Amino acid sequence: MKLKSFVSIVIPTLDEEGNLDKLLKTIRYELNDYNYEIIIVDGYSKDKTVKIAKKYKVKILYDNAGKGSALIKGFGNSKGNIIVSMDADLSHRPEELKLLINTIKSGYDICMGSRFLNNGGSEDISMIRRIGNKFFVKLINFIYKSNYTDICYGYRSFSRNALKKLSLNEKGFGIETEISIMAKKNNLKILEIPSFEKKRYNGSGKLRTLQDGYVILKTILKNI
Ligand SMILES: Nc1nc2c(ncn2[C@@H]2O[C@H](COP(=O)(O)OP(=O)(O)OP(=O)(O)O)[C@@H](O)[C@H]2O)c(=O)[nH]1
Ligand SMILES: [Mg+2]
Repeated sequence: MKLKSFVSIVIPTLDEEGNLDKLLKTIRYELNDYNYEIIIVDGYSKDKTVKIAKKYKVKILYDNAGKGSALIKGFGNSKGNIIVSMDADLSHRPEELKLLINTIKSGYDICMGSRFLNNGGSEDISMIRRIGNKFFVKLINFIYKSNYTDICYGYRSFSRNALKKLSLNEKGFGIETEISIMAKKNNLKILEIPSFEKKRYNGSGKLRTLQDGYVILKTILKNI
């Protein structure tokens, strides 16, 4: 008999008090018939993020070394056979969770949301980030012989076995890039699906376009 899937949703948070309540409520609604856990990995928020998280039945971990480090910690403490990475600012639509989960159930190792496939899109990405992402996509596809359409986007799902193979190290915003590269290097079965990125619902973003663009470039080059 096939065991029912158990899903771990890993959410890094840093000062997301204006978003977390709505996010957790919507996930609960969307995943009504699923077995799942939510893991919040908080970067020592100064606002009420943790207080809000405590109102829900979620696991709360702490990490002060960046978004990538928080995700790696969350992955390492998850128990699902399917794992999802998701931002806390409602840019990643909980309505898309089931498709991410079901793609892994159907046999893929990794499913990556893409804003640049037909029916995908973004109301959150600036012109400069769009150009940067396009350049990095081309560079990765050239160096690693992949076919990605998006790389700097963190709405993704993984099988547990696939995640183990990635051996991730990037502590900051290079994490998505490292995942894309390591997935290809390990010959994993990857599917990109269209995703629509909403504008951050409340609060302000932590990514600094130039500094983190440089981090992403270094991540691409150091893995050759
Ligand atoms: N634990 C932890 N989480 C972080 C850190 N930096 C960002 N995050 C979280 O990672 C997710 C993505 O960060 P954002 O600041 O939204 O980055 P972004 O989406 O590129 O920026 P915006 O488009 O302006 O929202 C959010 O859930 C953040 O709260 C950090 O240093 N530690
Ligand atoms: Mg964001």
